Amino acid sequence: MKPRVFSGVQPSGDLHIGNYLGALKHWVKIQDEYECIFGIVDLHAITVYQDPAQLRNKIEELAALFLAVGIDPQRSSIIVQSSIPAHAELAWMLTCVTPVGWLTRMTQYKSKAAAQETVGDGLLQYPVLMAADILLYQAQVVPVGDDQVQHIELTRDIAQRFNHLYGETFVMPETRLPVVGARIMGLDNPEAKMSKSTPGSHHAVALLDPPDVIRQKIMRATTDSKPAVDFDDLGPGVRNLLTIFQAFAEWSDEQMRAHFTGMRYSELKKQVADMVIACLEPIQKRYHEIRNEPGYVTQVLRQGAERVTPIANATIRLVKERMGLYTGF
Ligand code: ATP
Ligand code: LTN
Repeated sequence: MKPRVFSGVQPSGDLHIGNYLGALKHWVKIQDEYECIFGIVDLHAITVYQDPAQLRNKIEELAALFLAVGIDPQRSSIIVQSSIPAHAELAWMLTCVTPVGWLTRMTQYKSKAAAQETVGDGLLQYPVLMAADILLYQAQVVPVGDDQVQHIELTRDIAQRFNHLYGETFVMPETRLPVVGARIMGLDNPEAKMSKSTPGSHHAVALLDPPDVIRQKIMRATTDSKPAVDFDDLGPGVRNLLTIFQAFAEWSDEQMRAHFTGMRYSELKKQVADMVIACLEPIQKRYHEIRNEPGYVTQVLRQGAERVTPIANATIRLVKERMGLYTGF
């Protein structure tokens, strides 16, 4: 049997090249090696307010984008988290073994809570729900970007504590980071990670941005006062542009140095924009084809749910038995 993978994206905004280079691009590549389950984690998205009509639309958009980048629904299961009640059920059971102190020190909690007027309990519980997503399927590998490492370490801590209290139940998941592209920074501010929920018209390149918008955003990206690329002294903005190019082009470090050393920033930006536009074009084309096929996305999501539900139910049954919850019928 192939080892299992779980990973997810929140339908909380427009998918950007950071999400693609940090996560989705690698999901596509590991589909033969692993039994993959990829989630649209809508229950995570509502930890901050989402407009209901927009959220519904984003879920379908994200499913179509998963397909457009090359997730193959025959080999991998694409699911919507809220369509499988076991995610929320297991999250409650795990909440009961998780000390509050583990949650209040999560960096994502601290930064997201600081941005809210009133902090919903869901924001604090967010990593427990994420642990439930992973442990529900006994996933061995979790391919994510750099920002999720702390959450997966917490998942391991929760699994370990549960196993210690109730006996061996959960598989220990491992984080899998991409070698290049694990942390793409904002184009407007290369000190902060590119994020769906950060406002600003030049912050992120969305996967569905038209070519002229992509070019405009990249040409306006923040760099520094030097004129040309110097690999011995790279500022964060230039480093980020080079990373974006390298991750899309899949070039080696040597190729990057040979090609870009001494190149003026305006030419660097032009070449980055050309590369991003060329790589996104086929994805956008497939996306529009998929959205024009009525019922296709719904069918994929139904098939995904049907395929993974027996795995989820088996874990819930096991956890109930371990904890002494009712399993009489
Ligand atoms: P939000 O701002 O709503 O938290 P996000 O842009 O951080 O959203 P997520 O849905 O949280 O996106 O992340 C989906 C996947 O993309 C995760 O695996 C995450 O690690 C990865 N990812 C997110 N941002 C980046 C980034 N800037 N660089 C590389 N990977 C990223
Ligand atoms: N928290 C993640 C999304 C997410 C996830 C998961 C990733 C929810 N459940 C399980 C990997 C495995 C994020 O914001 N990127």
